[in-house]
Amino acid sequence: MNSALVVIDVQADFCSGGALAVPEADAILPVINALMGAFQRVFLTQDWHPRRHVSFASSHPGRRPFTTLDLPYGPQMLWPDHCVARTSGAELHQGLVIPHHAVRVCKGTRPEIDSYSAFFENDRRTVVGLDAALRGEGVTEIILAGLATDFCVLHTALDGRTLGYEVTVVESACRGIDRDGSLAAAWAQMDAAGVRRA
Ligand code: VGL
Ligand code: ZN
Repeated sequence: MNSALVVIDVQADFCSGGALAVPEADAILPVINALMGAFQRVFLTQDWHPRRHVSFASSHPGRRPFTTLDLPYGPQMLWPDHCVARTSGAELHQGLVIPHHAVRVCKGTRPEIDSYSAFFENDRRTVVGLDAALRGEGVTEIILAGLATDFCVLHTALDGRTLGYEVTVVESACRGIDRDGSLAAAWAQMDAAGVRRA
């Protein structure tokens, strides 16, 4: 089995003090550093939005964060402004010890489409780039870690299964946003899709 570690969105804005801080996010840093030290192939994704991105509540007058808006591609959760490209909040967390051979993949770069998955954007059609990067190296199995379990880790795991990868999510290396039961729902969806939980 040709496996790769995929570290999802471990960025300043999702960690303590960030614009969209995930509870206990900083606790996964040592776990992820240990994993990165153990894998030959490491990919790190970064949520990388333009200013006024469609997923920001502030882009829609009168809308509040953590409410849902119907967009042409379907319902979209609105978020506080976060991970704006080339700002400090979009940087990978300073506490990560990134191997020199690690490959970075940006997502959510298009103004009008959000992207939770590192495979397809939320319109479910626009390709992000992780699949090509993995296939180029003959990878057939991905091990997932990072933030947030119930959004970007979830959708990357599900798309990974759809594309035919073996997928394992390392629970101790992830944390969730967990709004309205979204964390438990995410694990149920991943179980049903044949995602392994380690
Ligand atoms: C994420 C919400 C908005 C994530 C990204 O990385 O899980 N969540 N943008
Ligand atoms: Zn985002």
